[in-house]
Amino acid sequence: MRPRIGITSWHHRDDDERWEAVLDSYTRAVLEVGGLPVILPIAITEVVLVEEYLETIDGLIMTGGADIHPSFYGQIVLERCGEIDEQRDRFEVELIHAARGRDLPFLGICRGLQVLNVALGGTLYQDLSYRAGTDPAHMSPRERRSEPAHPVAITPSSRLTGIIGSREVLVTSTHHQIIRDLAPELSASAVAPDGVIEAVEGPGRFLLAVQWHPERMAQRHPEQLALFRAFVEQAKERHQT
Ligand SMILES: [Mn+2]
Repeated sequence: MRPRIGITSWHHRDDDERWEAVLDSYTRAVLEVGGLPVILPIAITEVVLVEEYLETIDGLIMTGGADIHPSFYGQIVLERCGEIDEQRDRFEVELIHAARGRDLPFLGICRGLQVLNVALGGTLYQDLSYRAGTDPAHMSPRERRSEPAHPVAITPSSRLTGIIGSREVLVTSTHHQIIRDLAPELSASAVAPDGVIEAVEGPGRFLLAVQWHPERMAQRHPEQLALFRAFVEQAKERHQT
């Protein structure tokens, strides 16, 4: 029995149409470790429907994408803030609160880490240039988005250490926003050499998010596929109990 893994989508636009899309690197990684990927459309904002979606899945992956509106963490939009999709923001923030209420296994990736931190009361820098001493290498050029860009040091006592199996690992980096204040219930489980928080985790069955893209590395880097495996195992256990 494959546990059903909800994967959040984003709006992909062209001239006069709009898709709710997911890159197949996410669905492939979930399939590879024994999960059944289920793409979640953004089409709803009512709390009751968020609950209905969560009723059908055993774990939730929050994917990468545009910037969350700074109003969610009490700021106005600054000049170097990127593209915003407020429909997606509202849907995902409600999903996080409802998923926490159900102790649903959660894996956040890139934007997913940022939305998790904000939904739980943390804040962001709207661009890495707003934080002194931040390495511009966090924003890799598009053609290098699947290549390791910098190392991260993993917190020894964290859940992430047990999954990755080492104290330091090389990761991709295609983010221009970073965590400023960490949400009270989260702790940093990986940090880049310049001090940027690269992974967070929290209490409960499985609450983990990374600033890099394990789905882009999973084919060539077994320790990144292990992240999906650990998450899907928890979804499977929850499904069986
Ligand atoms: Mn980075």
